[in-house]
Amino acid sequence: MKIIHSPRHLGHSGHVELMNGQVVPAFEKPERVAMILNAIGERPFGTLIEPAAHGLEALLRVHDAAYVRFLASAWQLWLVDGRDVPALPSFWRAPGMRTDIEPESIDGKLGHFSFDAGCCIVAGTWDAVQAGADIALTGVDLIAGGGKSAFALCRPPGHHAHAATMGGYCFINNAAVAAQSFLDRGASRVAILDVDYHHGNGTQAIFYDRPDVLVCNIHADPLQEFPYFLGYADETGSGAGEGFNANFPLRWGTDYAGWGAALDAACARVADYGPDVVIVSLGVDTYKDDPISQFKLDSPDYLKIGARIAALEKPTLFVMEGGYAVEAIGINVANTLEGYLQR
Ligand code: 7XA
Ligand code: ZN
Repeated sequence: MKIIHSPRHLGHSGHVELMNGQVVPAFEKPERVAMILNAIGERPFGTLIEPAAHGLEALLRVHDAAYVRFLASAWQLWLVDGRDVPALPSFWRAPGMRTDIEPESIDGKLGHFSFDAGCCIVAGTWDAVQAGADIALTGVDLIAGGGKSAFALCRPPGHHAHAATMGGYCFINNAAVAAQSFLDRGASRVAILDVDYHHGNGTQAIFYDRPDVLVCNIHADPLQEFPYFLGYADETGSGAGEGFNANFPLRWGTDYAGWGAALDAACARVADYGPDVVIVSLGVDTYKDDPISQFKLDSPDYLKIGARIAALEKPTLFVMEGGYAVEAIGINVANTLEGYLQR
């Protein structure tokens, strides 16, 4: 399996987030990738490759042009405003306020283009985000060229990003960009299987009214967990997309018995759909010791997850999402890929 990685993710570092009412160093940090590379390096997985540059065209197939312009210019605008600390949104609209105006002020823009304070911007953020999208698109290149599988080691993650909204550590929705790119290269049907602990609200929203991308999410019940306002079981798609979105919310404390049953159900949906390709939004924050999550999966469970996905017998692009137990993230990702490859 080709593993696509770029050191440019290192530019997105030193950022912060709000937790328990305090500004703290972000859990989404560069060490996550280092640990994954270490673990993969210890196993005979194949080749590490750098991504090819793809430009912005494929991003603009999924994201609004004004949003991409904002991401590209936010740090400069923040600096011009005289601040050199990490940029964090802190103003949002209430229902009934204007949504059609992009404010001139950087503080207004940060609120206009975000749904939480989970996307902190530093000097190297946009470069890292672009590299992440290039990584996903290089994965598409490999599979469109006949490869059976690839692992896009994206950082920062992507599945919370909507067409014009950042949130939950996510700026560009790498899995959605990859899905659209597969379609643009001739695929008829793409399935996205999101196994991250958190619901992939951005991915769901982007494809919600479309039948050409099936989105299946297994995640913590939004009654209890971020992103709180999307990810319920009754969200099944709309219009032409009715029946092409499936959510499997699970309660805090779920272990592999419950989680694996949801995976079986999600995989059955994917198999019924008959996609040309499967994109796995691979988060390992389902792990029992993840510092911000409440599921109880253990490291050997990830071997089973990989094997179950392999049983779909479809070309598969793994796209990295969350996972914050830094000491175990590498083992859990490597186990997933090994389970996939060994079946
Ligand atoms: O899959 N998504 C994540 O792992 C990020 C979740 C962010 C939680 C709230 C951060 N303030
Ligand atoms: Zn997550």
